Amino acid sequence: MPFAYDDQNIFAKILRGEIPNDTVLETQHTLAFRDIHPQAPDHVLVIPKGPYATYDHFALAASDEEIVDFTRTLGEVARAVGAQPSEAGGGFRLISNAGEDAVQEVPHMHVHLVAGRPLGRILQ
Ligand code: IU
Repeated sequence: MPFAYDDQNIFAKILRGEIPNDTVLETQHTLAFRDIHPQAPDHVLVIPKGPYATYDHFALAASDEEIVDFTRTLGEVARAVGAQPSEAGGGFRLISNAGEDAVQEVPHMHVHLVAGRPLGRILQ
């Protein structure tokens, strides 16, 4: 049983236009906007427009079209903020917190794209 989807969550309200957001990119199935508490110079949340609570729910229930759109938009966001890895440096990190153990605060599936400074190592 997946996390039940609560359409009163803050990202659902953003998707309905009830709360403003700082949009980086928007496509038919995906919205990317800046995190209100950025952990790096570029900290963007990428969310599917569909009602998916967690990453696994999205990956297993979304259509191929939604998944392709989401995945490509993530890559486009990296380029849009100038974080594409190159021989001169740069780069980014993707994080998706899912569920209680990962301390997922907002129950609408999202991937954090964090960039703009050296990010250090998080997994040993
Ligand atoms: P988490 O992966 O669910 O723990 O992260 C939720 C993120 O949503 C967190 O980084 C918050 O700063 C961010 N956020 C936001 O950008 N706008 C909001 O109105 C709220 C949370 I509430």
